[in-house]
Amino acid sequence: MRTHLPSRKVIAVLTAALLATGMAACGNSDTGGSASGDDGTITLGFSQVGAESGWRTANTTSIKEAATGAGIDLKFDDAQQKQENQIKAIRNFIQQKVDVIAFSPVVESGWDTVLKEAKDAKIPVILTDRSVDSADKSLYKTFLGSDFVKEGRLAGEWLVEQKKAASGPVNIVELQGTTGSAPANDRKKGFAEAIAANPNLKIIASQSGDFTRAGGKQVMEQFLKANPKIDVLFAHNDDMGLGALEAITAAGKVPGKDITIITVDAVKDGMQALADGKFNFIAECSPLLGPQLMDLVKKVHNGEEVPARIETQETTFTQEQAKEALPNRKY
Ligand code: GYE
Repeated sequence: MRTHLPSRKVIAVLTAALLATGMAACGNSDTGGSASGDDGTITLGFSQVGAESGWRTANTTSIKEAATGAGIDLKFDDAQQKQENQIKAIRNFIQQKVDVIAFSPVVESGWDTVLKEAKDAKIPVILTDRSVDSADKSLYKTFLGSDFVKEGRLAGEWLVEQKKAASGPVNIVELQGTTGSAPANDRKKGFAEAIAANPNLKIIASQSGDFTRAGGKQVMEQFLKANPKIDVLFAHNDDMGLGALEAITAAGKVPGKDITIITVDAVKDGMQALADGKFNFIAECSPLLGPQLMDLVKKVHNGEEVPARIETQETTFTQEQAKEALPNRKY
């Protein structure tokens, strides 16, 4: 026997369905609303390192734009280069029951406890830009970012080639990134490994400038005071190299000539210095991680498998190549 719904019931069901859709639409526009609402919008909690460099600014812009483009509700926190702030932000995200947490860990160590808390709350975590040294790989779904060891190695290999005819010692000073951060540890390692190919190449001083211009300037001033003969500067990012330029010029030396300068990143200001002959070589590190990150956020939210490691594609720049690339450089 066929059953028919009484027409009043049909109307009631339809009305309820329409109301639900309407409410979902309202929820959509409510960006500050409760996380993991049932309207299907994914809420992403993102803890950024800070705003220490041109690279970081470009990275933040890329993430914010990509979230908007992907229709992802982004809760963004700036940790001002402090691990304790990042841990606090992650705990807040857990409390707010966001769907996915992503962060760029300022340093490599000390994350296990908070990552375990996220795991217990069943919130997937994505590492972006920088990684952690946790032995338990199940604490995060994937790591999206550059190969920092390779960047250091490319910088070192270029120098080995430039100085292959050197008959005496070549004195190198190194401006390290934030102490304990993955890019500082890894770029230092890759560079040291590469220059070992030429025993004339010697690092005579190495200190952190915290990835900032002010830090780069200040530490370079100390280097110049303490060391009468500096032939090469390897700075772990453009910003520290740009800060160092001021110190070098103030000391009466010509950057790019008296002192060969190698940096990492290739942000616009760095590329300009390279094109102007003040820098000599840059190993690129791309900050444009936003679109790939949003793809991963959707996938892990849907429970799809993602590769444990996703590496960013990068290149290197000489002065001539910088001149060519500069007009189209977006960041
Ligand atoms: O090279 C530097 C920034 O983690 C790759 O952080 C990033 C580094 C980048 O401050 O400029």
